[in-house]
Amino acid sequence: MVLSSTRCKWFPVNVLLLLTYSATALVEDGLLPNGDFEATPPGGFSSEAGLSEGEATIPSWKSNGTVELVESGQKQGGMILIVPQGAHAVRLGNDAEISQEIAVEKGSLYSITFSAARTCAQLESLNVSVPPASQNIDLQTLYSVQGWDSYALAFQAEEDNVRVVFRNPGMEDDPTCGPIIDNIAIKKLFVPDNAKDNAVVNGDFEEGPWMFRNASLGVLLPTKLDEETSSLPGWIFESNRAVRYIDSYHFSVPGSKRAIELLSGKEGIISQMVETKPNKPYRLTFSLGHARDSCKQPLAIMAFAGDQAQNIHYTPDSNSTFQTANLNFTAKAQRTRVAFYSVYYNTRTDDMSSLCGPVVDDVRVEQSGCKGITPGFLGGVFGKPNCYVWTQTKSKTEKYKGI
Ligand SMILES: [Ca+2]
Repeated sequence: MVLSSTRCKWFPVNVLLLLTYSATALVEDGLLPNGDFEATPPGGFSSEAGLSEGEATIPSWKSNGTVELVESGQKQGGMILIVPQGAHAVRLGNDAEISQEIAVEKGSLYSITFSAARTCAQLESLNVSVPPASQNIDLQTLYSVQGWDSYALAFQAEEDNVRVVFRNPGMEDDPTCGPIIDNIAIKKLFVPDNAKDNAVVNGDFEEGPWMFRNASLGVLLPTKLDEETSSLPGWIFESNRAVRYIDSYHFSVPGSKRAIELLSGKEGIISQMVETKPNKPYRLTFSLGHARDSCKQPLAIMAFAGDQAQNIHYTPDSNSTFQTANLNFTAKAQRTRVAFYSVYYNTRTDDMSSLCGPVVDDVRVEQSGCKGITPGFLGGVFGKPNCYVWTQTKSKTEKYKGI
């Protein structure tokens, strides 16, 4: 009797749960429905049907203003339009927008990845919003010679259903100008716990925005002064130029699958405020590498930890694409800023124009002292130990005493 009554209780609850689940149908990581604009519209892909206003013309999207489905190879004003992925993309005319409603988990952090290209020589920008969050992306600076780039922006879901909106805020004289967008994807982000012996959150950069497996250009992370809604949990992009998020499928990455490539000199800074104990000695350790993307050397970074700063040149062993570097500091407060930027403005040697730079990965901040510093403890010293911290740059190892 007890068993059957339990069954009676459980069965309807399960059905109810299933129904609730299917009703909400949370958006999944990856391409948004028709996020690549390859779904055939009701009138087909003909150029006459391509120009659309209103709903249902572009499957899964709602459009407002002049939104044009463009085709790979299509010419406009003697210029071939760029389609970042597949055969189709959309061009947003003056003040035009496309949007899509998605079901998300309220309170969670999400990142939107998309590709964008400009069509005219002048400044073009794109507004991406998930109301009330909104951000303009400046498409003036070309980071890649292909003429388009992928970007990622994060937002915190304030409702269960949110609308992702792409809008061209420009009012150009030439109505054929306006950004082209394609390949729109989403990823729910989580903030990784930091390891016991590392004060840096997401120091290996493994948690970040959606990247398509075939995306060979990495993803640009534009300025975001807000640590809470960064596409790269834990990290802040402080300056007015983007940094590039790269993967091991297309670039050389020091640790695991993801890392950061710093571009644009001191205009591209990443930073993090890490928890520290005042007046205690710490050591910042990180990998400094070359992405193997034909980036012209020399490569160097400025590393900051509290009131310490150090210029470190990339000089690895011949058989490696990265080296380990570190910087010692004494914490002055309960939070200490750790930051990196590229010393030089590097470009690729194959096209002489695409921006590139040094790679940073595996960032650690550890309390220093005798405990836990294996390489710094001199073998054969017994009793009260002498404590050493080694600073390692390329194959050369220098020893510092005094911690
Ligand atoms: Ca990594």
